[in-house]
Amino acid sequence: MSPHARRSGLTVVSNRLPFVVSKGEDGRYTHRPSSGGLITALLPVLRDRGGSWVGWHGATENIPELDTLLSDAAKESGYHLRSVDLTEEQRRGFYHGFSNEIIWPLFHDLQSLCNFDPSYWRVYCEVNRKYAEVIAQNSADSDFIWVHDYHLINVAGELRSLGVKAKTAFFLHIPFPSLDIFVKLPWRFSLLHAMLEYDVVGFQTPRDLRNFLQCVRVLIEEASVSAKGQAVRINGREIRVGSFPISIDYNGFVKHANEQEVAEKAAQLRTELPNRQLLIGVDRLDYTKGIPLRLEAFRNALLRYPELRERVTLIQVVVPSREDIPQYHELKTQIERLVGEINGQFTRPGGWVPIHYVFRPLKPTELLAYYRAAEIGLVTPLKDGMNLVAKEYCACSIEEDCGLILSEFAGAAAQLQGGALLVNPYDIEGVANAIWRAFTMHPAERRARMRRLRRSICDQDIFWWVDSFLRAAIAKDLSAFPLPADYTPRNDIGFMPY
Ligand code: GDG
Repeated sequence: MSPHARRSGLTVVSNRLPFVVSKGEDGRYTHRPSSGGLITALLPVLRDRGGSWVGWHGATENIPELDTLLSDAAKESGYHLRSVDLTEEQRRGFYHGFSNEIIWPLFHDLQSLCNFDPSYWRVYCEVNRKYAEVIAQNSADSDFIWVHDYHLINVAGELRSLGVKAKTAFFLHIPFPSLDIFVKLPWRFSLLHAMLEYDVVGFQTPRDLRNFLQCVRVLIEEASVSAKGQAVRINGREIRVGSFPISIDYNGFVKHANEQEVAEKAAQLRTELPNRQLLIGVDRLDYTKGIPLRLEAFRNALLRYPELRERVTLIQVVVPSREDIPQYHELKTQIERLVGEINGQFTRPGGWVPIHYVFRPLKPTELLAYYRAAEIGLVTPLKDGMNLVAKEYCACSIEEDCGLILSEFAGAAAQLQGGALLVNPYDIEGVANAIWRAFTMHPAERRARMRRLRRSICDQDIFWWVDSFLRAAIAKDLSAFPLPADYTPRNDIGFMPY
């Protein structure tokens, strides 16, 4: 490298910083890094490039020692942490409001659940501007700024108006809806134009990319889409677009699932729930995850296939989430009513209970033990950007004698259709039939399917995902953003065809 060349840094931007601040029993605040595949995968790049992460610190009360906690966390993580301060009102309008009462339901095709409150948009713009200001103060023009998810769509436009010249990329973790749905959004033109302020825009699946390009073609007259659908041209600029299915740290999951503590917990579960097959569902409390319909399908299976009674147990884990949004609270009540009804209908006194319902976050070891113990993974979202639970379940199924039932509306279906039993989550009898099919499947077929699933997740893991996104984003100008010397690509696929 020539002596004057400054190595370009990577700035990752997300709604939250990748660590959690909490108050201990002694009243003192501590911090711990959040876990998750994305953080693990970005770590080597961030460390090597001397990058930074910009996001909200997550503290809702005033913490006097916040700056010290942040700088301690930064020292431990090996990259800079730049925090964005948000007032309670901004959190409400930006996070709960525009992000989670408008974009989240709309982009999951549930427009009837949207609350199109005009004040939310104003706060969304104001907060995106705040993020941009923090990024602008902490980045150089040669940096690469990678913004994550639907909370921060306006950031690139705001950066541009602040005079920032750095290259920007955006990845949408949730689905992008079809034109018919997207046009319902009162701010459809502003939001679409805001996405075109980035230099690179990535989606989870070819379906999302197709929907986005269709919206651009129809709604933005001055834009043109390249013949192969890999770029959009507007006002003399070119925006590269592609689909990149996010994944998990496959080897990390396999390693952890093999640990003795997980094995013991899984064995204990099997002893406590003997002579049956276990079905596992793990979801955040969210109406997109299709939990009530899944419970109805399970009930339908028990009614139509009496041989399943006493021979299966559904473990449904629901992780509390966004409970201060009214629909989430109602959903919890609905799930609990259904669990009560189904258990009331089928439980044998002193014996079998069809559904074990867990409403709390699980420790990683507990979660992996559930994955490892269950013979059938039941993942039936109404719509999902990807769904990592499906991939984690397969990774942890190290005995391979098990099956995955997967919604065709989860992004993961595009990749996992060869091994999973695909279902329409709205088709209660269809899902019930799939439960029966998975229950009665010959062990050789189960193994063959699970092996195929695991191989595909292993080949395209989270490291492959980061690698293919960054390589595609910087392909034209590799010298400006060289990847770490030890960062070997697993696959040179770049943009996936659509
Ligand atoms: C969004 C998109 C896309 C769940 N319960 C516990 C726990 N989890 C972890 C899982 C998994 C994660 O949460 C959930 O990820 P999903 O992908 O299933 O769903 P979203 O939260 O909706 O994520 C989605 C994703 O972004 C990534 O792009 O796939 O489509 O909606 O990793 O393991 N973790 C622990 N205890 C729990 O009880 N420790």
